[in-house]
Amino acid sequence: MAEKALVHRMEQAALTTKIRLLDLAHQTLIHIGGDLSVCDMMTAIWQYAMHYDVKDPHWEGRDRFVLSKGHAAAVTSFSQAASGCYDVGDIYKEYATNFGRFGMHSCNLANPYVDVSTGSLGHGFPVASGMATALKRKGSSSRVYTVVGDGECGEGSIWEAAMYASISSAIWSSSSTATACPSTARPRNTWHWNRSQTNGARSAGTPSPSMAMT
Ligand SMILES: Cc1ncc(C[n+]2csc(CCOP(=O)(O)OP(=O)(O)O)c2C)c(N)n1
Ligand SMILES: [Mg+2]
Repeated sequence: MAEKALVHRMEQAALTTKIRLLDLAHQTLIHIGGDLSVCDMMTAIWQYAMHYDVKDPHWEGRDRFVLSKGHAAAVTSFSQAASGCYDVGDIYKEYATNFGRFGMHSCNLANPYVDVSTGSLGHGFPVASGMATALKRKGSSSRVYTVVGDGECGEGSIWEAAMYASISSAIWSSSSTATACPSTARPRNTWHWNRSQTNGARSAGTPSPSMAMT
């Protein structure tokens, strides 16, 4: 019962974020497709799975997040705002403006809850793998969450990072659409990822094609 209530809460939160994204798309140019496709999983990640302190964004014990498909910055900002990191109204005011904190791509200089600036496809996941390795070597139990696009999986650096992460680090990765699955399922299993698949577009409770390595 408690789980049902949790899923309902996540679904409502994801719906709110989707409406905010559409409002923003009405106001200005955003990557609406890439934002909406990960809205449910981002809600699950930011409002359920990740450990972090809104008041202390650089807390050493936090989990890390790397938006590998960095063009989904709007959904990231709204997901962070839903947890209290920002005022939602500020996103509408500052999104894609000169000196605004909320760019069309995630920027860690302007946004303390963004660990890595991303936007060029294929870079975020390798960086996340390195961060996970460093954390593991330090004895930290923090996790590194990364969201990778299905198209982005065509980048060789994503494949190399997936192979690397499977032997050396603790990391969770989610791909944005189911189309990534058929072509990549076998190698990921070969690389000893713990892999699960859910329809994240229908339920906010769990991310869509996802892999966890512990
Ligand atoms: C190296 C690189 N090449 C091209 C682009 C331009 N670009 C931005 S989004 C995008 C499509 C990404 O598709 P996918 O990874 O499936 O993400 P989706 O938006 O579908 O969720 C492309 C080609 C880029 N950001 N980086
Ligand atoms: Mg895609």
